[in-house]
Amino acid sequence: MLDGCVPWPEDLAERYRAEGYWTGEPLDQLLRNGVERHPDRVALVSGDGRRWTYAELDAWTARVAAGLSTLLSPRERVVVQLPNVPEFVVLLFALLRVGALPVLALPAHREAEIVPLCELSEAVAYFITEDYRELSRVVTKAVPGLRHVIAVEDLPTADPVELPEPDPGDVALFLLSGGTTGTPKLIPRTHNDYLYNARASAEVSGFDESTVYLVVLPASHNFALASPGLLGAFAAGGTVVLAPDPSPDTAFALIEREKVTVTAAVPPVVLLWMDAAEFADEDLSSLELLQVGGAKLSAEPAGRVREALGCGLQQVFGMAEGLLNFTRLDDPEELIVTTQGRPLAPADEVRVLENGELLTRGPYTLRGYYRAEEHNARSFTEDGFYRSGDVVRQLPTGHLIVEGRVKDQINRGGEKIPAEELENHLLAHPAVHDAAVVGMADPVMGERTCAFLVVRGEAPKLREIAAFLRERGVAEYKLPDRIEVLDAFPLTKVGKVSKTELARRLAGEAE
Ligand code: J2J
Repeated sequence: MLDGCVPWPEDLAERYRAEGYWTGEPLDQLLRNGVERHPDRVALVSGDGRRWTYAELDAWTARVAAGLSTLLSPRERVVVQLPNVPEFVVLLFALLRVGALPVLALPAHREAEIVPLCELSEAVAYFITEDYRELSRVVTKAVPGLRHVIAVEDLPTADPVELPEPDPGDVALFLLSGGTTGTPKLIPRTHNDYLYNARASAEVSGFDESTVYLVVLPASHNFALASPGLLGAFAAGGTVVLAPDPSPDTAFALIEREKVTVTAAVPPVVLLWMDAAEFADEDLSSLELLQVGGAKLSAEPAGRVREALGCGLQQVFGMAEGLLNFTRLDDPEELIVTTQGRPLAPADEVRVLENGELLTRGPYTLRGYYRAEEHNARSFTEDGFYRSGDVVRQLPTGHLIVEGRVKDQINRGGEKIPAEELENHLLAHPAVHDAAVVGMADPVMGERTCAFLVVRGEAPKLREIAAFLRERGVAEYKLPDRIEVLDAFPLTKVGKVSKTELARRLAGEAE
């Protein structure tokens, strides 16, 4: 495995191969299979209605791979920050063929996220759309190692060339962790493990050649990418439709136009869709299944999905680090509505500690973050279990109910905010003496962000703090929703800021 990654121990690797989890194929095999089996089936549809068959997608990919192969070498890292455009798909497969390793940033990220990512990964290229030109100028100024900034409006192409096959046991791409610390964490996903991730997810979600999957979440997020997401849809021989945004207007129009059968969304989007569906004119009858995850969907709205949208519900409790839990399509309604599903693979090992914390290891769960030795010592047990930071309850059926978390992170409608990272940004403000970021319950978002501050002199207003953070290049979704100024923070017995007490104050006030 690439230097800076933690491989699976040989005995487990042997088991995963023997039991068929790891097939020894490169990740882009799932596109190649599609080309062999049904070249003329539609593989990809853009929001504006352009479409590519499997053969066309493959040919486009081959030309881009050839073009990129003169600029990039195998194992070099590149940062990819793209909205849901067809070029994302082509670029991803082309990079896999070249062997360059994409680091998948989110479209909402700004310089405060992208610069550290480039530095940590020592990226040599940054792929954007023209809309990101200005951001890319700031990034290139800060990161001297970036050799190329490439806007996908003019991806380099050349006549297809033969390229060496990657080692299937090695890294294929890097996903971003939701994070709990002040610095970003990169998740190496291998060809073997991610191919299993996509294929097995597709199977458990009933994907087949008739599947039309709508990408509503950012395509670079693990849920929309491979759980089963667009890679799972390709693996099953289906069609992928790209939605430029998750609004009901956009999504419903695409569902009607393309006869979408399945999509995946976070709870706030689902709530919005259920409200909008009441008055919508679009025909949503093609929709068979709605997958919901990223944050907990409460049982009450979960119970209304079938009625409101006329489709089945599948709860998905996943993490970019690996472990995926799905309710099964034939589970009793009660389990579908009240649980977040059970592990995907028979080989997923799940341990629930006394306090409810979920630990896991398995054939598609990382053994260590990239170049993060110290952090890895804390995030993994000695025998390689990943400490998810989630607090769960497991039913005798194996289904998990997510009840909370022990990690210092806010889950704002599925978007993850590492508290420490935001606190560090707040501490840079001249009027902020101390900062503690806590989630507050919210009926739509699940949680919103409250920043408790101890100030010097006059207290800054929320608006000023937001402007300050934007100026620093912090992504919009990380900005606090509320500020509370205190004279001093409540402390725990050992003298640390008591976030439990801060959260209790917010909860008390809500009642
Ligand atoms: C409660 N919390 C959940 C759920 C994720 C599929 C689906 C989601 C993600 C994802 C993903 C939850 N109920 N249904 O990668 O492939 C919280 C947990 C978890 C963290 C992971 C996928 N589904 N969560 O959300 O890496 O706290 O992945 O540990 O962004 O989201 O976040 P992320």
